[in-house]
Formats: sequence, C-alpha cells, structure tokens
Amino acid sequence: MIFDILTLFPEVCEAYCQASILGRAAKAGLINVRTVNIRDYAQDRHRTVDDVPYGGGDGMVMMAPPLARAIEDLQPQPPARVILMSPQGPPLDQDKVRELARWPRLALVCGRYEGVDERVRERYVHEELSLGDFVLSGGELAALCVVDAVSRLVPGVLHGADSAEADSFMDGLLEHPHYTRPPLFEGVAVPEVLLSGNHAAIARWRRKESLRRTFLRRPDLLARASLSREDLLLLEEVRGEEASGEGA
Ligand code: 9D3
Repeated sequence: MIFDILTLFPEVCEAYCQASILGRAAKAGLINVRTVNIRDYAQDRHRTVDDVPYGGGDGMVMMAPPLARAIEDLQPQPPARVILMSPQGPPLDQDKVRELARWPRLALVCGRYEGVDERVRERYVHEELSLGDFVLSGGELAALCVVDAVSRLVPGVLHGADSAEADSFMDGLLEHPHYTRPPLFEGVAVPEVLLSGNHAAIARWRRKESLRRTFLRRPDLLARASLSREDLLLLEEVRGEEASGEGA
C-alpha cells in the first residue's frame, strides 16, 4: 500500500510513520509512506502557498496552483485516489477504513488555513474525510489517522496479539476490560474468573463485559451490532444487573 501525504509539515508526518508498527511495516516493504511538501511547488521567491479570500473575510485560503502542481507531480499519474482531509467530509469510521484499504495507492491532501481553493477540490479530489466535529489546525493528524488505520489492515502489518485486536471492532462492540499483573493493585483484585483457567468461563465473562460496556457507553453501536442468541441472553443479564445497581 502506497500513501502520498501532501502537506506543509512533512516532518511531522514522517516522524509518526517511522515509529512503532508503521515504521516496522515500512521497513518490511508492506507500506510506503511518501510525503510531498506543497511549499516546494510554490512559484514565487517567498514560496507562498496561501492568499486572502476573494470576497473578503478572516483567515487565509490555500492557493490552487501549488497544490494542483503537487498533485499532478505524483507518480504514477493519475493518482489512484485523492482524498482531502477536511472538516466538511463525513467522519472516518472503520467501514470507510476497510473500503480505503482496497485501493493500492491513496493520496492524502492536508489543508491548512481556512481551507483550500474550491477549484482544487472540484478538479482533483475524489472524496473528503473528517475526523469528526471538532476543530483541528490542519489535516495532518487526520491523514495520519488514515495511514495508521488503513495500514493495520494490510496483510502482514499486524501479527499475533495485534491482529485479534484489529478484529475486535469488526463485530461492532467495545472491548472488555483488560488486566495484567499484579493480581492485587491498591486493594483492587483482578476478577477471579480471569485467574480460574476456565477458558469457556473467561470467554463468556469477556463477552458479557464487552456487551455491558457497549450498553452503558455506546448504545448506538449496540443497535447496529449483529448479536447471537447467547449475546442477547448475556445482554438481558446485563440489563437486569444495571437496573438493580449491581456491577461496575
Ligand atoms: C471557521 C470555520 N472553521 C471550520 C470549522 C475553519 C477551519 C478550521 C480548521 C477550517 C479548517 C481547519 C483545519 N482542519 C482540518 O483541516 C481538518 C479537520 C478538522 O478541523 N476537524 C476534523 N477533521 C478534520 S480533517 C481536516
């Protein structure tokens, strides 16, 4: 999977992509993250990439010509999929991540300032994506989220423990609580079932706590999850316990 990140802050993007799982994936040749400094495509002495908005108003707008040239200089041409990171796109979710992972190459355009000139969007951008309804200073963090989330779905990037984790969102529930040593921390014990060695009981407990968390924190996810008959029985237990004030 090849990612091209078009940005005014290539160092920021490179640093993240060289660390941890992404860094290892890049070294293994499973992903290739290339950054393009949009400022390298400015044409004046001051390397200007922004200008005041036509019609007036606060803030600056990212100019069309440098960004257009940067996109046209991507290799090979035309780039497979050009995505503008923008507060005006639909928020990224795991369904979208799975869809993006099917492209061989993604070009991620990071806006700065109040936005990019509308003509770039019209001519080059296939889709826009946001991270959600909050204000960032630019698209870099959003582009890195795409690189990170999509890379985790590239075969070979995750192994063993990690890949189960990648699957965990797939059934649409939140994860159960996790514990590791010590068995007693500040007077709080690890739930006994986890020390029992009874793998069926552990699996049932985890599934139930997963359902409990989703019920309490993200009922919207529960409504969309595909639940087995066993899940529905566990969920009834959870509802009863929560209504009677038991449990966490
Ligand atoms: C004054 C109106 N603002 C829109 C909410 C202007 C504005 C603020 C911040 C325009 C662009 C930006 C920079 N943000 C991004 O480029 C961005 C973003 C975000 O701010 N929130 C969530 N997802 C994203 S993806 C790119």
